[in-house]
Amino acid sequence: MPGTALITGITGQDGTYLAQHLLSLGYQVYGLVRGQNNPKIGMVDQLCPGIEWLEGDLLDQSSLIAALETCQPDEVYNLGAISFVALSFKQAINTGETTGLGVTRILEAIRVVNPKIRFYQASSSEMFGKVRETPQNELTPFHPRSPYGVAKAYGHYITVNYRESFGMFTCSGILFNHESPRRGLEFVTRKITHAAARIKLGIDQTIALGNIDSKRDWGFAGDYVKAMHLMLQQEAPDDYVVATGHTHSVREFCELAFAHVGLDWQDHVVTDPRFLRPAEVDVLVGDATKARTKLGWKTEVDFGHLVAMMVGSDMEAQRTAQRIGAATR
Ligand code: NAP
Ligand code: G4F
Repeated sequence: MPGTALITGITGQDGTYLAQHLLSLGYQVYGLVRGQNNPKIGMVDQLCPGIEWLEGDLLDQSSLIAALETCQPDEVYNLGAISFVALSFKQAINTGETTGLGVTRILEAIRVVNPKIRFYQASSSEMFGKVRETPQNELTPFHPRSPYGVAKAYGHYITVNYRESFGMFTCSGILFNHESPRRGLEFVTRKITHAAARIKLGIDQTIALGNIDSKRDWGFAGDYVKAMHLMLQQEAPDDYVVATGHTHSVREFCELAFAHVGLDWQDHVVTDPRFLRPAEVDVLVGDATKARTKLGWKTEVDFGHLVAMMVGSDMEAQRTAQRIGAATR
């Protein structure tokens, strides 16, 4: 029987896909939003009609307690974070406070308000960092390579700790990279598909990237949010890797995205050391056997279709922007 869910990070990529999924299952969905007059509220309202809004911030303990007291949720999905790895090198303390300690704040709020609330923590394959084995599974040791990865490792362990210490239903989903047309422009996949569309339409000529040799296990966000929900429907809380099991380089992503609009990526991609990181995660590939067998989870969108979906969406958005620009000139 669907109940009430609270989502932190509702204005991010995963927040809207998860809210849509939960609403389609009949949940009452609350979104926690920070700041005054967050400009993304309108976008979320359009994508997810029926959402109810609560103010709160992972940096502010009492706002989290108040939010839980107001909505009395059965499930909390903690997606809120500073999630951009490159930024975490420049704002390491802010990242530790939000992405790391923010998890403890929301867990403490749950423990105080109602310890029976089921909790999902958005953990990350970035925790594997300098990988100790390939592919990575739930038992692979962590070796994070960024302040973001370190903060996520803390968030993972505190989630496990509240389960073991207080008997709370807390799950950590170790999700590998997942993308979509709603991905922020700062992340490499969307940066590439957005640029490919603009170059195809003659708006831009080139795109500057950092390390194009790194490899990621890229899936579709719409598939991954279903795993989050499934984790909270099990008899017992646990941790799960969610991944496709296939890895591709940034170079391959460029090749496919530009080919999709009939261009050769080598004519347009330039490298710029400004986009290199102080420490890099070279290659990630996940083993999601446990999620497949225990949760019955599966991927529905493969790499080729994901790239095509993202490029197609960016082409449409850029064409619309051109039409509106021409009409208002
Ligand atoms: P995203 O698009 O960057 O969204 C991040 C969200 O966190 C935004 O809604 C942002 O709200 C919110 N946020 C930031 N600081 C906050 C604070 N102090 N208090 C409350 N909310 C705050 O991230 P995403 O791609 O949807 O990812 C969702 C979660 O999964 C993140 O925790 C991310 O680290 C994790 N993850 C993502 C991936 C992936 O490949 N996408 C993989 C593994 C794990 P504002 O609108 O206010 O900025
Ligand atoms: O798209 P990215 O910024 O994603 P990254 O660092 O893998 O992190 C994402 O996935 C994690 C899961 O492992 C999440 F936890 C995290 O929140 C986030 O969603 O970069 C991917 C790769 C990196 O190796 C980066 O160095 O692309 C390389 N890259 C090369 N040029 C670039 C660029 N990345 C970005 N963002 N911008 C570039 O110009």
